[in-house]
Amino acid sequence: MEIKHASFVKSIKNMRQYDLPQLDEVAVIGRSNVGKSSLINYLTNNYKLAKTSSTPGKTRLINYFLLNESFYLVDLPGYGYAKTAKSEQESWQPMIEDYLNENQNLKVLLLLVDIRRAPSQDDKTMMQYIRYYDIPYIIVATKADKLSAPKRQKQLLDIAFHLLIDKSEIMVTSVSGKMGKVELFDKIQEFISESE
Ligand SMILES: Nc1nc2c(ncn2[C@@H]2O[C@H](COP(=O)(O)OP(=O)(O)OP(=O)(O)O)[C@@H](O)[C@H]2O)c(=O)[nH]1
Ligand SMILES: [Mg+2]
Repeated sequence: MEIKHASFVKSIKNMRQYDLPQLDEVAVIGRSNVGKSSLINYLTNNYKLAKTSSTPGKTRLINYFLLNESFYLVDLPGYGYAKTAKSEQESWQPMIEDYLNENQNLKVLLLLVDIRRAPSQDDKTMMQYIRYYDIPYIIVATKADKLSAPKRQKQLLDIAFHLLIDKSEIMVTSVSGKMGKVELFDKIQEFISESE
């Protein structure tokens, strides 16, 4: 898949505010700071498209981006950021659930995990949720540039163990190292019916 066009469409707080033309959706989820917005920029070759930050808790709404005039890439707020005001943190969980429950167009959910860290309880809960609701998913290990190749393999085994998946299911990416884009798009393509 070649991305010829990518643009920001809209930010919404909940699916009641959804009033867009219905198209396939690919959404990105994971803990705060894992690299969701950065991955979207990398995938679209536009480093100004989604706002990123070294401080967790940057993305606070459901952000819709339109790719190739044919499907939406959706940036979701991260979970598990303890320093966020409790009230705000609690408002995020329903936002994610609302998105996942009310969405008829979601073709695949990309669950991002930092390759350096064991999946958190929130990641495991998300994985259980994905299984329970039978949501199509791709597990993406981010920030591969932060580890040597042998350490990567060790971490992938650990991530697979904690999420009860096979290591071969994990896509490895690095935004700084420009790694994994083609493979990830090939995988995404298997889930969406892109009409070019
Ligand atoms: N070295 C390295 N840093 C990365 C990579 N991807 C993201 N980062 C950095 O990780 C930090 C967080 O990135 P974001 O894309 O804002 O993370 P996010 O998951 O969208 O975070 P929230 O919006 O807070 O949920 C930023 O400082 C990025 O530059 C990567 O592949 N390699
Ligand atoms: Mg973000």
